[in-house]
Amino acid sequence: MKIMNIEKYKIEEYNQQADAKHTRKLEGLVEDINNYQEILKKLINFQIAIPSWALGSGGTRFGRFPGGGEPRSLEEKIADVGLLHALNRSSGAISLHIPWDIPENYQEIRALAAQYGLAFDAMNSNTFQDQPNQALSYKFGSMQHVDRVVRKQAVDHNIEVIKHGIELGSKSLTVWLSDGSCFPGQLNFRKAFQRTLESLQEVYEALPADWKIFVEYKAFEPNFYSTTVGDWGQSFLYASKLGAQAYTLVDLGHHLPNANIEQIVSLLLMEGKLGGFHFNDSKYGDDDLTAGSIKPYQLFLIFNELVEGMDARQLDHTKDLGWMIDASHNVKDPLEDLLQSVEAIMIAYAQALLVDRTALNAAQEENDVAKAQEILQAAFRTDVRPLVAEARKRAGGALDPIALYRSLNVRQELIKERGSKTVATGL
Ligand code: PSV
Ligand code: MN
Repeated sequence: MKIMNIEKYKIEEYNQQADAKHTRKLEGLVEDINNYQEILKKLINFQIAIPSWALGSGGTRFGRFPGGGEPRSLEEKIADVGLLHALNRSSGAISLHIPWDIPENYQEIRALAAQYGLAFDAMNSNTFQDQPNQALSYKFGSMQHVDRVVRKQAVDHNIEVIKHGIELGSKSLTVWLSDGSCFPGQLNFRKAFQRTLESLQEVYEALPADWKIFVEYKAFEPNFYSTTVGDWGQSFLYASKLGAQAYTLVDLGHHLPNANIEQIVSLLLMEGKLGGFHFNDSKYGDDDLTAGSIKPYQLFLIFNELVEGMDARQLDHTKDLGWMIDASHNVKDPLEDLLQSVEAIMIAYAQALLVDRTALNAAQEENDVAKAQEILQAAFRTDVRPLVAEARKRAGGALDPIALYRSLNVRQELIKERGSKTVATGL
């Protein structure tokens, strides 16, 4: 397989010509930030996993407009994430979805990922679709199903996903269930919950001791009356009943409109049950738009709670939670879009690191509401892009990843390599 690489010297060459302007902006910014070296270190260490299913053009149920050069195999998906990581040095992991990404040879896949400096993030199972040759259908649910044999099929699939993950060096399983009901009366909620819990317990039993299981919730879709893991309360209930290796996973698009996600994050962290994130943005529902493209202030407020809550529990920002993008791209080049999502996440994280926590705490204790708002918005309104760019530069990435991606004609090269009619496996 021919693989496109971005050589180090090309990044250095690009950075050199952009450096004078960058340095001017950085110096202006850090004049007022005493601990900026410390912030830079945190930014350099922060890694956001890329989902294997976001590398091709997403679609809606009305259509799909593939852009060409999409990865046709697991190897090419890894190569794409390798390209992103070479450009931004913040995308050092890939998250696989089974059955779309079953490796033929674990050793070779591990070696290929290592070549790009990539780790394997959470493994994702799929019991929301029927696969060809599957014995029983998930039409009426998987882990909640009234038929024990269907539940067992879903459990066995998850155990198989864990086995693939062990071979690759992953350390977690994310379970998202589309289980639920479309009409009142269709389900006995209590039975559906208990059956799902029992199924999850069987999967939990199969987890290696150093693994985590993430229970992802979603308010609606594809079921439109009830979802059996419908909100953070239900996910928290499953995770609590399952045990210490089980956590809630927050996907930003999985809430009812205007939910206060930052408050959810804060309380889950307080209870030691926040496991990980799927970043994306939305205007209406599970829109899966680029992170930070619609509500950047919300993304900042979420990171504000993350930093505050993780520090309160002395958690390691880089390792103790799973950070992942879960977005899909209908009208953009997926790789450009992922670069934008990573950038938006890094910006929100950097801004959250800027918040004057001592002053905020004092304002809160004094009921000084206006002051508290001033403090948060001072951080949010700081243009931290030079800081994020500097972190990237120090880590060996490009000052402006999208500009370099375009000037190197990466997409055109991928189309040459893979063809213009490719369709990535996945959603
Ligand atoms: C469901 O909407 C979801 O957010 C889950 O994380 C899935 O695994 C992913 O999208 C891809 O289908
Ligand atoms: Mn998700």
